[in-house]
Amino acid sequence: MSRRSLAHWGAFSAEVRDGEIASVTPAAGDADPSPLLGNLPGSLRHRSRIAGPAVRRGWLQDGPGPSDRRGADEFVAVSWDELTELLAGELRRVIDTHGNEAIYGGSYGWASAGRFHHAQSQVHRFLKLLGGYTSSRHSYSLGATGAIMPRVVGTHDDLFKRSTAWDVIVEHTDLFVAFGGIALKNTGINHGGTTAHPARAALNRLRERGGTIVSFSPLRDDVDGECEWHAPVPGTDVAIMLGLAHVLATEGLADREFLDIYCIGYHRFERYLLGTDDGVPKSARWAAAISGIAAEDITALARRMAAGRTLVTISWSLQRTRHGEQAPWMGLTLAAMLGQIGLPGGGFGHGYGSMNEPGLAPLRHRLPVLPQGPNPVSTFIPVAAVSDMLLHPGREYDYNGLRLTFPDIRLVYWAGGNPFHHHQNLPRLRRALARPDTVVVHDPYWTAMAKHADIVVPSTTAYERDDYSGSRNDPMLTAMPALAPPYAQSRDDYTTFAALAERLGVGAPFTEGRTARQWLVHMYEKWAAGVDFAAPPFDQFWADGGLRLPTEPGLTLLADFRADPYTHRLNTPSGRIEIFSADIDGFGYDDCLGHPAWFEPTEWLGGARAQTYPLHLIANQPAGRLHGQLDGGAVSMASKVAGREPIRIHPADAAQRGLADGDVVRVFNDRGACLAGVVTDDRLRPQVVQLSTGAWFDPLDPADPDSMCVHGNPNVLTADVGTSALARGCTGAHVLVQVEKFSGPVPPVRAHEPPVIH
Ligand SMILES: Nc1nc2c(c(=O)[nH]1)N[C@H]1C(S)=C(S)[C@@H](COP(=O)(O)OP(=O)(O)OC[C@H]3O[C@@H](n4cnc5c(=O)[nH]c(N)nc54)[C@H](O)[C@@H]3O)O[C@H]1N2
Ligand SMILES: Nc1nc2c(c(=O)[nH]1)N[C@H]1C(S)=C(S)[C@@H](COP(=O)(O)OP(=O)(O)OC[C@H]3O[C@@H](n4cnc5c(=O)[nH]c(N)nc54)[C@H](O)[C@@H]3O)O[C@H]1N2
Ligand SMILES: [Mo]
Repeated sequence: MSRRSLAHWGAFSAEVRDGEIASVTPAAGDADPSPLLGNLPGSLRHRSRIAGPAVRRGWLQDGPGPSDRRGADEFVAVSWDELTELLAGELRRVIDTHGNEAIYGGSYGWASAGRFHHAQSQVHRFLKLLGGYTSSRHSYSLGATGAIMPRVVGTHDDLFKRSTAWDVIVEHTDLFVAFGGIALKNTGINHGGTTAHPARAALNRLRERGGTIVSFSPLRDDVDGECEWHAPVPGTDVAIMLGLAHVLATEGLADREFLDIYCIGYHRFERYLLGTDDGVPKSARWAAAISGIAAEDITALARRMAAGRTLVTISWSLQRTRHGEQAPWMGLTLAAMLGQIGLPGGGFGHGYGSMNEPGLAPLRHRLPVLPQGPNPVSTFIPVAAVSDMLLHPGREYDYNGLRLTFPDIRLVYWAGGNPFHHHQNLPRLRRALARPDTVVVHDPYWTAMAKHADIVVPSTTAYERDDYSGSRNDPMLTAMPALAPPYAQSRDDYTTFAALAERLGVGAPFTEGRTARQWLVHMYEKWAAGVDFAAPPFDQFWADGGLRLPTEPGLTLLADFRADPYTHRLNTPSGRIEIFSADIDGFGYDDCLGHPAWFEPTEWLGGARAQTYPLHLIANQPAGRLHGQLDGGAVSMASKVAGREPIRIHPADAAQRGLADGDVVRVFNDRGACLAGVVTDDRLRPQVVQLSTGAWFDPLDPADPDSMCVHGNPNVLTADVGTSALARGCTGAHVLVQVEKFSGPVPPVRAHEPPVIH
């Protein structure tokens, strides 16, 4: 039997045998399907699936309380009734004794595609009905952008949703200047699923028309195919952009009229740029000394940028570093100085090559949604402050102009995310997770996060239940009929929450009397009633397998604002682009000023720390999977070297250390260590190594929080510090390390094995 479905990485049809996906064929309309589809066969009955409800032995014996046994303990299998009773009782206890604020329900993560069974929507709806929870704000993807861009350009979402269309770029752009490259390995993905992948073809069409792609990246392969490659010292893009801006300012190439009409504060910024007050002109020569890019190249590029239609795009990775606010803000400022914002094929972009979404036409209407009530608890944290919060209840901190206090968390509730994938400094995270009374995790798989839970709730995968999905820049709403029955005792998160809600006295408001299937129909019908075209009845949509939705093609970002800055004033205090923000300036932060600026990072090759840890590790997104999802799948496993995550290293750096392809190395710094498999590659800047995220954390000694990971998870190395006091965003993209050949017997990888269960 062949059935169609959708993953975050694309639409496909699957052959299913004995409850397992046997093979997958990409959807016909997808010109450039994601290789990640190859991880799906074998994923439903993989040995890493969670077969039934389980409770940590120590928690069962001793009851709730802090425990450093999390991650090292055995589990006891329980029945669904026992699980429901234990979990409902614990939620009641925490709420009655400590209040709802003591529940951390941020539950960050990507879960799976599907509008109804989306794990975060389910857990948030459930916890809200129980009286609320401490929540999280923004994402690991866009932590810095989420705080800075609304302040300086009035939005962050629209930068992606209403980004300049690929077709417009193909037709009009002369120079596509990409800081962080345009990595097609990343454009396979879109939150909620994606049915077409036009980026590769668009870049080819742009080249054919005579457009040029200029890539600034320490890695050559951040652009597939022809481009002008500049390999800067990682973390120095803001210095390069300042150097470019300095050429524009001093050679009369800045568009003064655009800066006057559409921006505020250029003059304040220009004093910094020219070095009027600090005596340091941010010239091309100055930028060259920091970035390793020749001053002549910077100067020549600035002149070319001013001479034609130029689009400046900033990858999301550049803001996932210390001072990450500066790169998108400076990119916007550079584009403003060029005066092409709002012109077809010119101006600013953010994330071409980070996700499939930028460049794709947005839907004219919202998608069907599971309704969410308000959260009665207003306490929140910036999402990447999770360890800080658990380790320092009651501590005050600055965030985006606010003075906040970390709550005292007793119960951590995670459904649809994996902090052992996404969070930094995993040894510190392990200590943080030892603090609460109870950790609850819903997941289909025994991830490291599930292994660190007290109460483990086996979820179904997206392919074991009926659902539908789509995303805001994709023209299809796709039906996702169940491909197979639920594995073992796994249950839909909805069913789990419905049973808990019933036990806790909020069953009726949670389910509203509907089965999952009735919710699908209800959400669809409610949505269909609000659109301005004739959506077919649910049964017909379901039988057709999908519905094409109207989109807005041909957009140019901020074209409205350019055409009429008064009617389409930006949602900033001045209504214009804020090159100087009086609000941010007023916060008085020493790590985020009132205008974009270069800050020397800690984790970079130009600083003192590089004396001890002389290699700059880029912990980027993996080409062979989405984050940690389906790490055991065929494509992900084929990418491993000696059974471990591959680390790419320049041949010169490998030779210095006596390393050859296929060797197992120890990658380490003062925070932790992991093993990885060597791949030498001269398409990296020397002294840069690359180890993608996503290998499941696998501590050699689970009882020791400082134990090395034998599988190659870079987050044992990364620093758990925020971007700045403004955003406190994730800074996991960069870390300094040392690499040495691993001597001694190589330990087996057990990451995909379930824990001991009695
Ligand atoms: N060092 C470093 N760290 C990073 C990054 C980096 O660049 N460098 N990138 C960051 C970024 S951008 C992101 S977005 C994060 C990603 O971090 P996460 O989103 O937390 O990573 P995923 O592996 O996608 O986790 C999703 C989990 O949901 C589970 N799941 C799937 N379907 C269901 C379901 O129906 N129900 C339930 N209950 N669970 C389900 C999956 O099995 C998986 O374990 O990582 C961040 N971490
Ligand atoms: N295959 C795959 N695709 C994905 C994901 C995945 O897990 N797998 N995750 C998705 C998610 S959730 C997100 S948020 C996006 C993230 O999108 P990004 O954050 O843009 O992705 P990264 O791969 O981390 O980084 C892109 C490139 O930036 C370059 N880079 C890193 N540091 C620097 C620097 O200092 N200067 C310059 N010039 N370049 C630098 C790296 O070489 C890297 O390959 O990716 C999405 N796409
Ligand atoms: Mo992300």
